[in-house]
Amino acid sequence: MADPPVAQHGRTVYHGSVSDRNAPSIVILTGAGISKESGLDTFRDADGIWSKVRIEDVATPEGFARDPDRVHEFYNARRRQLRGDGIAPNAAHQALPRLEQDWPGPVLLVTQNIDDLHERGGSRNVIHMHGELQKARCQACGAVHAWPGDMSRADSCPACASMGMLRVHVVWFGEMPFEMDRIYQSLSDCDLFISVGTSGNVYPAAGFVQEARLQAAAHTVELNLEPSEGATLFAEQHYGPATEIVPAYVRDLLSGAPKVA
Ligand code: BJW
Repeated sequence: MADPPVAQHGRTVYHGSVSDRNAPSIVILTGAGISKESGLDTFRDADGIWSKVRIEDVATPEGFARDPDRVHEFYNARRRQLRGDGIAPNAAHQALPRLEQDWPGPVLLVTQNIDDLHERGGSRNVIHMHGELQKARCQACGAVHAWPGDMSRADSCPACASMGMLRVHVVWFGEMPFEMDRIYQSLSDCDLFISVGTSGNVYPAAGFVQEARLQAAAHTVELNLEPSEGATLFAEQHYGPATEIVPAYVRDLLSGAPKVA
């Protein structure tokens, strides 16, 4: 076990994975901006995914009902890209597990991203509130399966054998994001809420900063390339590429520099 937190120059410095039930708890929300420098497109930037395809066609249950082949192909292409040689976790993904490991209190990472770069970067306590690209869900029996390859209407469910009932395990507009009870519980208990690489356009995630402020009186921090829709709701802001500002912020936090609550 590592050394306990020690006071240094009037600040508390945390070393190693000491667990302290009374230590401040942290909730981190991430969005597409954290994966941008790994080579994955964001949604709403000028060159983003929504500049190339219509939301109604590929990210709604109605779009899937109208043209399942089109939607399967959209996600197959993104799945192939994610598994390609060039895509790997970047310095921002890699900084967050250091916090999970070395911060003495609970650290929950809630991501809107459907890629697996947080897990590949070493994070363990992760909620994918908008689902996971490399999983399939059966609309007949509800079973969820690891699905690293292409998906089509010719596939059948490994659990119930229904054919043509599989869909990608992601959350489209109008659908309920996953694990909301656990997320709201953590937000209402947290001391520090950190938002990374998200535009703050999509609810309920866009409302988490208010939840943390009003329910938990948490300190709130935005780390983004530029001010998001809700930038003024945050008590502290740092702007720049995630690969620079996230490792720097984590380093400062673990050395006791920033405010917590
Ligand atoms: C960098 C960077 C770098 C770039 N470094 N940063 C009217 C009012 C309010 C709400 C609604 C409304 N009408 C409908 C709704 C609800 C709707 C909604 O929010 N609509 C809005 C558009 C208005 N929401 C829903 O339907 C959700 N469900 C729901 O609400 O259920 C009911 C409910 C009620 C109460 C409680 C709980 C639930 C479901 C939303 C599903 C979103 N799905 C998608 C697709 C997932 C699958 C896929 O990937 O294909 O999720 S849409 C897309 O947007 C994706 C993302 O997760 C999500 C958020 O995007 P994100 O991550 O913020 O990306 P960008 O591109 O927007 O921003 C990137 C940011 O990074 C930018 O700021 C850049 O500057 C920055 N950046 N490079 C650091 N290098």
